[in-house]
Amino acid sequence: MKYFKAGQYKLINPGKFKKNSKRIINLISESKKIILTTHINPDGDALGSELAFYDYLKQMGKKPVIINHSPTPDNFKFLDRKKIIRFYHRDREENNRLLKNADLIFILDTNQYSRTKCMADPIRKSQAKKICIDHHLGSNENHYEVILSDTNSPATSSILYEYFKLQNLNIINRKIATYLYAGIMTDTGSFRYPRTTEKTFSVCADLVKRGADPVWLYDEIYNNLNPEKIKLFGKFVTSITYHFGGKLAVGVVTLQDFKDYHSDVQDVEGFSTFIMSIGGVEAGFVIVELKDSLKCSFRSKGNINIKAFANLFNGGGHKNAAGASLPHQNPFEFKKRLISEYKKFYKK
Ligand SMILES: [Mn+2]
Repeated sequence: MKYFKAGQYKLINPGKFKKNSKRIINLISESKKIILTTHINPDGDALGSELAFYDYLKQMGKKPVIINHSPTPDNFKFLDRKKIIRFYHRDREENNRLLKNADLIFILDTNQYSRTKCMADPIRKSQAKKICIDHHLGSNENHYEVILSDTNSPATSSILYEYFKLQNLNIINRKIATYLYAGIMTDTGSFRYPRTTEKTFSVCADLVKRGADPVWLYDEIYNNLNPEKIKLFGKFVTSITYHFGGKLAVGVVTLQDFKDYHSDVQDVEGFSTFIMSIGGVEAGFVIVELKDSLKCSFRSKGNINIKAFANLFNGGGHKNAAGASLPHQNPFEFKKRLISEYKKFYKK
C-alpha cells in the first residue's frame, strides 16, 4: 500500500491567497453586521475556525455573531464556555432576521450552502455578501464574493493561520491559538491523516508557543467517552463485515442501536477512523440509519479516490474521506448495494 508522501506543504496559489485575504480585510472593515456559520454537525475544525475568526473580528472592533445549524457536540462545549454560538433552531425567527439584515456572512469549513441545511435558504436570500473560507474540494456554487480556499491545507484552521500571518501573527493570542490548534488536531486525526506535513507541525509549534495546550486539548476532546457510547461502539464493532479479501470493511449502526444504548448520531464520531485502523483494510464504510435518512461515511487509504465513489451517491468530501446522505431505506439492503457498486468501482 502506497501512501502519499508528506511533502513540503505549499499554498496552492500564494498570490491569489494574498489578494483574496486583502479583499476579505476590506470587506470586514466596510461591514457592521457580520455572521459566521459552518456545516451541519460541526467538528473541531468548524468550531475552532468560527471561534478563532470571532475573536479576530472582535479585535477588529466588530460585533460578530455565530449561528450554527446544529448544537455544539458535548466534547467541544469547553471551547465555547461563554456560549456565544447561537443554535439556529433555538430562536429561528431572530436568527432569520439576523441573517437577513447581515452585511457579511462567512461560511467556514464548507463551500456548500446546502451543508448548513435549514440555514441555506435564509443565507441564499440574504443580501449580505458571502465569503467562503474552506479546505474542501470546490463545489459548483458560484455566489461568493470571495473564496479563500486551499485544498492542500489539512484544516480550515490552518488556512486561518496563514490569513492571520499575512496581517500580523500577534493577532493569534492564547485563545485563538487554542481554537486553531483544536481545529488542526481534530481535522488531521491527531496528526495522522495524509495532509499532515512538516508545515502542519511548524504551524502547531507556533500555536503552542502562543499558548495552545496540546495535552489539555487532547484530553478535553478525546478522553471523555461516555459509557453508553462504549456499548454502542461494541455493537458497531460486531456489525463489521469484511469483503474482497479483507480490503473493504463495512459497519452499520441502526436506529435500534441508538435506542438500545441511549445514543445519537454524535456518538458515531470516530467510528470511521476506527474501521481504517483494521490491518489490511484499504477502504471502510460506515452506514448510519437516522430517522429520515441514511448517513454514509467513506474512507480510503492511498490512491483510492473514495470521493469519486461517494459521488455515485450524491456525496462529496476529500480523496480519502467522504460522505453522503441518502433517503431513508433499510441499511442492510443498502449495504449490499454499496458492496456491489464498490466491486465495479474498484475494477476501474
Ligand atoms: Mn475542516
